[in-house]
Amino acid sequence: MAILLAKSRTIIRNILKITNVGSFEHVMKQRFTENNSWFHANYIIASYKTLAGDSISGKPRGLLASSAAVLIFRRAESARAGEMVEAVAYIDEDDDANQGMDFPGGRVTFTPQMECISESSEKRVPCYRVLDDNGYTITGSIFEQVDEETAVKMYKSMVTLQIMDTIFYEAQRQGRLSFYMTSSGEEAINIATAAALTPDDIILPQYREPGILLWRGFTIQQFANNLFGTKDSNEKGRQMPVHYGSNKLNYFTVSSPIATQLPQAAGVAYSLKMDNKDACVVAFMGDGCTSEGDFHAGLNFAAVTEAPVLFVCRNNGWAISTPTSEQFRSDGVVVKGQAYGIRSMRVDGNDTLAVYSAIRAAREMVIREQKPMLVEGHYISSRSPLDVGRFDQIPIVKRDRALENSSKPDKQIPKMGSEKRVVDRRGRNRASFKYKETVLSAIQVADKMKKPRLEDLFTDVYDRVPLNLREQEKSLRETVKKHNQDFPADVPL
Ligand SMILES: Cc1ncc(C[n+]2csc(CCOP(=O)(O)OP(=O)(O)O)c2C)c(N)n1
Repeated sequence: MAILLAKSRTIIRNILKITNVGSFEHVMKQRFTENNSWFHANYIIASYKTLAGDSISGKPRGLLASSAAVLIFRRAESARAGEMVEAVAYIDEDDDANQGMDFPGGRVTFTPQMECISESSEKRVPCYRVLDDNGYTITGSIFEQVDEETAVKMYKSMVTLQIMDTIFYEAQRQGRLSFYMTSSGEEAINIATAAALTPDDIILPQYREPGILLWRGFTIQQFANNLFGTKDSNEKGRQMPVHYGSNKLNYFTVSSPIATQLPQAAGVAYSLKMDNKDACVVAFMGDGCTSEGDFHAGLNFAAVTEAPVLFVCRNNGWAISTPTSEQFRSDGVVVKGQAYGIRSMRVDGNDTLAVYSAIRAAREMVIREQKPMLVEGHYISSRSPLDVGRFDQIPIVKRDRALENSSKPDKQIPKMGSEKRVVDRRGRNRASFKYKETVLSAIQVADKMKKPRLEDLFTDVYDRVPLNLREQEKSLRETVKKHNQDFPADVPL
């Protein structure tokens, strides 16, 4: 409290250096005299003086000390608003200047009707899609063409992601890994988003976005190293499995507390803005994230600072096992963006081309206009038992065809055909067998690899390890030696 008070005094002192109470008083009096409201003018001037403190003695009272002044100020303002509402009943309808009030964010008109806005608009926000349920381009749809090389890479990455997920998930069920999170059903939103970005765009993930890392060149061995907490993992065993991070690939490390990445994303994006970078931040979240306080802080922070951040919400209708009906009653997440003054769009998250096109357009707007944007992707997930069958049949077919169509809008010779024959997601043929082998051998290598050294627990935070941490390291080392039966044998001391 004392520190806060001291800080607020410093702020006030700085404000006083650049403001002039005398001239403020003059302007206020003039303004309020024009409005025949001397009473309020005096209140507001008194409040300001209390806020600013005694400018002559140079002893500002500080913000905390002047909360009473703030209340007086607000009361005066609200009383004045009351007068204006009353006055509106008598104004001349043609006199535009009197028909509204300047609210922060724009002029608001008055109405003699007592109206409330409804809890939802009659028409729900439509979902942008390019491909129909059979994977064919919908006539008249607007989308970005994907060149063949990118299309092949997208297809391979989605297949690899799914094979990797299946095997790592099995390893977790067998007890070889302590934790794993799959991205089943979210391959398109992972890979199509990654393809639409540039490597300079900074990713703040939730935890189901390993596809971005895969796209940017993270190897299967690197994934396995993280999962097994080996000495070669970027995280040096200091994170839970799946909490990947890569400085080199502009991918922030996953945090277990969900939604914390969102206010951080606004801050990172603001730094890009200050540096005039031709890049943006892309922050991912599930629908469950939007029920957290940090979601609101993040979006609001990004909106008011006009930070170039693209929020991507993966809405599968479930926060792990809690349905969205138990989380919120709004029209999904897209309208929440609008509530914060953020341009927002809804897209079919299983439609690779729609996601790719939406993210490309959104990224461009975010960077060009230096403002945040929200994209809500709806997708079918395999995590609800009812969705498993549909997941197996619809989205994959759709994805395969999406890529065929992207290279061939006239639908005649599927250019992806040959690629499709060599990579089959079910792992039946030679190429996917190769992916399977790669994942299995990465597991074997990681399983045998040494664990990080004990001292790694204490590095990478400070430039030089401070004395208290060195003491803790010494004490830990002694404890491990004394009770070595209680500690893992494979951690080099
Ligand atoms: C701050 C915080 N609150 C609660 C949790 C527990 N938790 C882990 S995952 C999760 C649900 C997340 O749902 P969603 O964002 O929709 O992600 P998905 O369903 O894709 O996993 C919750 C509540 C947490 N990790 N952090």
